[in-house]
Amino acid sequence: MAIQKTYSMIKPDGVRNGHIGEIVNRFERAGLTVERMELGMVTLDQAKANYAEHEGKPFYDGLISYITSGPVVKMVISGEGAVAKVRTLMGATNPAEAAPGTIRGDFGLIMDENVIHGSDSPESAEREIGIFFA
Ligand code: RTP
Ligand code: MG
Repeated sequence: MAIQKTYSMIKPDGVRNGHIGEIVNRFERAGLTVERMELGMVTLDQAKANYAEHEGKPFYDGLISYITSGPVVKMVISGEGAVAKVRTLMGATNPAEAAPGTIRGDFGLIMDENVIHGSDSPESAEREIGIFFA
């Protein structure tokens, strides 16, 4: 498996609830490398670009206002098969269905505030890294 880069972001609830260290620790223990990391707000333009695929869906407006509601941790993560590895560590989108031992399973409560984002493909990763680390 080739070395990949992916974009991951600790969402406002993950930062607010104090899970930054634990999440970074899990990435590193899984053999992944944190290449870039920045705490800050997501602008409205960045939020819309990142979630363009969901425009028009019933949850879209809530998603955009939530992701811009407080500081997040923006990260570029690299390693062998990093895209899939991060998604596996994250767990299912709905925390209620995410397995124990996954980040969403352990720290998430509801679908709208599910702790962490990770790119869903190498193509998304390249696009999202460009949005957040231009
Ligand atoms: P993310 O993009 O944030 O990493 O999450 P994901 O790939 O696991 O899920 P995705 O389908 O891309 O959805 C983006 C975010 O929108 C919210 N969502 N709500 N109510 C719903 O049916 C619904 N579906 C998605 C979630 O907060 C999800 O993380
Ligand atoms: Mg997604």
